[in-house]
Amino acid sequence: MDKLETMWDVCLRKNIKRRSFLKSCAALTSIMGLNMDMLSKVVAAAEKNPLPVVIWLHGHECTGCDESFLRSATPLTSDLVLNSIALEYSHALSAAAGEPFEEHLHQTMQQYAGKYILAVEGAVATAENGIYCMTGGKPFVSVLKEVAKNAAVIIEYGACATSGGIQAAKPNPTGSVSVREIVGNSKPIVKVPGCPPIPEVMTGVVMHYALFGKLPPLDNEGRPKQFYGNRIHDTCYRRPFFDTGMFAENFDDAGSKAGWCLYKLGCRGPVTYNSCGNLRWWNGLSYPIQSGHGCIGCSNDHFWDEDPFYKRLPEYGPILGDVDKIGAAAVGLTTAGVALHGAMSVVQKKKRQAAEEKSDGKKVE
Ligand code: FSX
Ligand code: SF4
Ligand code: F3S
Repeated sequence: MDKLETMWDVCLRKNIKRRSFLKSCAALTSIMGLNMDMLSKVVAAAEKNPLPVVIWLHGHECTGCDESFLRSATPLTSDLVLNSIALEYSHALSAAAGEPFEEHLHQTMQQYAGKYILAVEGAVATAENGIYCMTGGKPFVSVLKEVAKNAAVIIEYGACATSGGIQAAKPNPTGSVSVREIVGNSKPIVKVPGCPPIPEVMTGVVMHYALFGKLPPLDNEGRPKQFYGNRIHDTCYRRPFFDTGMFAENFDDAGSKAGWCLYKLGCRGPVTYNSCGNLRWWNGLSYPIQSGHGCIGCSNDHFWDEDPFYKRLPEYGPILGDVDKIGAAAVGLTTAGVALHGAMSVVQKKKRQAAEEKSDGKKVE
């Protein structure tokens, strides 16, 4: 592609009606986690701002992130994005392969130097000069450094890219690390964790940059606030059971079958930030907790080393005593548990806000 087009240019070229264009803008506004009063700004950006080129690299990973992205909800957000952005290079989504494909990568990097979005899935293997993950005949670590050099912005997609993922689990024989550990903070960089991340979150982040030319507001860990601002526990539909002390004790007990809280079965919802409870997968069909399994904290750094997954969270030490005793009938204790839990939530939130305020100066918005 020689000239970068706006989203509206793409619609004109493809004979897509204005009405459909506006519907796509409304869908994008919601996918980007923005209020509908931002719709006019999204439409203006979609009409005026040329959409950037995207280079999408795959390192040490299982391709679950791509699978997630392609299975986004209705309207098919991945289609919307793939029809809008110029995805010039992607191992999983391109039909081309071999030397001409690698040559195309180099041409794209030269032609759009300083302007392209670099999206990365997968960890970076560093042991023995990176030979455990090769791409186009070269260690992935050197390809990543080369492509990152002239990127406008870098998106780390998935647990592998954000903290090394399962490859970096102890004893980490391949020396796998996150993308950030290789490219540093020399470029604006955004962390989109999850194993895999939620498709709407993936599309929301890339489209925010594509339309507005800047990253969405980030938290102190570099994650987009609109998607990682709440704990899984804060939006969990099983939360009333937690608050009233109704816990499943085993995966096949009556409490489990009745959909009670999975806290005692190791649920990491109280210490994990993501939008799973709101957005879910497959057009809001389900997510781990709805399928009867506790959250394993797949959006937390190095969660694979949290062993075993089914051990109750140690972080809630002060209320464990109450959790063991309270039940639906133990109203007094339940109230105490809820009050303490509420107080702990407030303390946690305050700590987080303070950390964010402290890091405000370093943020890329
Ligand atoms: Fe990692 Fe992505 Fe987990 Fe898999 O590509 S985030 S192992 S779901 O797929 O990198
Ligand atoms: Fe939901 Fe887990 Fe919190 Fe229970 S502990 S309310 S299952 S997030
Ligand atoms: Fe992952 Fe927990 Fe969501 S396991 S998918 S962060 S509910």
